[in-house]
Amino acid sequence: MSRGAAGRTGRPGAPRRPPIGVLSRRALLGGALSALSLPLLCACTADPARSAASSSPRRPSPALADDGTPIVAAPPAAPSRVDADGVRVFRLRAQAGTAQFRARTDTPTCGYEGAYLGPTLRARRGETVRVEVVNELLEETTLHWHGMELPGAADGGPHAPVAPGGTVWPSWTVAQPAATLWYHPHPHGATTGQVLRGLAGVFLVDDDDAPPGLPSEYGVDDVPLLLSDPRFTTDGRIDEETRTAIGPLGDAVLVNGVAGGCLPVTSTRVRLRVVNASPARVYALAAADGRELTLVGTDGGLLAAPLPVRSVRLSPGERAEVVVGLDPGERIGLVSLPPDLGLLPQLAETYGAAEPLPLLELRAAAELAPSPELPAAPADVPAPDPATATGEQTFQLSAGRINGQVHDPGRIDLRVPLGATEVWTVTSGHEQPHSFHPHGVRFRVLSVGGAPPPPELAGWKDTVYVPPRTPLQLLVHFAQPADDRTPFMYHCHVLWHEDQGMMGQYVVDPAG
Ligand SMILES: [Cu+2]
Repeated sequence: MSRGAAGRTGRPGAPRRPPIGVLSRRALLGGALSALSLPLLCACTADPARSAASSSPRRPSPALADDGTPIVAAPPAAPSRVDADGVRVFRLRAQAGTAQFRARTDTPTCGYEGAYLGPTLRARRGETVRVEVVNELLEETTLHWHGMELPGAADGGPHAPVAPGGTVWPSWTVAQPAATLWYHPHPHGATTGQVLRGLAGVFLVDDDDAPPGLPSEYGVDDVPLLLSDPRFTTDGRIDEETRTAIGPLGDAVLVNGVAGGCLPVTSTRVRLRVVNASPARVYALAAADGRELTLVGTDGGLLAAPLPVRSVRLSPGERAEVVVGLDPGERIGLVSLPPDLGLLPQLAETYGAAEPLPLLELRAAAELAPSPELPAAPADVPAPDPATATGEQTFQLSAGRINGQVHDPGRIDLRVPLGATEVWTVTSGHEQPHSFHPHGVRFRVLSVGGAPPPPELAGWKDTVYVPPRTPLQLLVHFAQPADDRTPFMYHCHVLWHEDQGMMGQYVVDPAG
């Protein structure tokens, strides 16, 4: 019972300058076209000289270990205040800055509250948060809360642009269990470049119901790791022009902005919250020596039970929480193995899936503090019940389109009643990697190619790799509203595909 495309939806009554900001379809398309056709002009906000900000931050060089290896640090924790009304308030300024990824070579970058990447926001389930989002760039941006269940008006998708010099204050109540979420810009047609230049950060949701036992001292035994893979031009700029059919693939992987780094470990277990913030690359996170890692969480929350794994595949936008056990003095390399993309083998090199890539080295101190035993049941994850579904939708990904259509900001593709549960079937019709992400929801994977999902896909998800010609069935519950002015997106999270229009939008209607 497909509701199908609901036809074009105009916004004649929309206020000219609403609080969040809504662009007309013409403006959105104009922005997209200019971003696509004039990348050098539009990408220039990474040039500090052209930043709208009064200051252009410079990233401090990473500290060095005794042997000169750069040390990977956790992103700084974002400061916040709690107002009299109990709302936790953060500020994120999108800024242009400079970083050195190679000795004596300045690279123009972007970041939040700094030159590159952003601080880690943190809030508890049940808390209301408000984020002052300031655009100090010279180009339009948005700020999307990836994986957050929140109303469409706060979601920060392409209908919520922040003009250069502008500020918005998205606010919502955190209404989901503990999870590793992230934030990044989502301007239509220009997401790849902004993320590649460094606009990304982590948002951790805490939950009083989470059992003890997981390493949880931020930056010590609980460390977010953002994976990105920019390619650099000979003069040190981030290369946004060289791309494959899935977009830019870098030649080295940065972990929290550091290539070839090490992470000092001072306890017998360390929890790594790994975020694939790369535009196109799919990783298969593993220990270089083949030892098992323990997967304890995926995109939308903790697992029902710790899961020993040899590797964890992460397509763009996906996250994994893994716990690694170490002995005193031990060094463990973390790598990305060639991921199983389900593609024709001859395409592996094209999509960066042919060679292992070093990520970082875990270096245990000579004496380690004992970590508690992992909880046997990190979270209560009930079995998904497809009988609860009252509707179904199908999504065919191919040739830069979803269901044969390129994204149209003026077209609402789906309408779903608030509170509904549906089975969404997503299929890729061709030999390219795709990663499917619907906004505003978490989902469960019901089946992969007709079979039950592997255990690493059996928890809560908000983004999932879509292998070719292999239908994925997802059980999606719609707990948050989104209207025609700020609908939710669903799209391929291979960012070049998204920018090219492999994206649709849907309304979640409180009126049913
Ligand atoms: Cu795609």
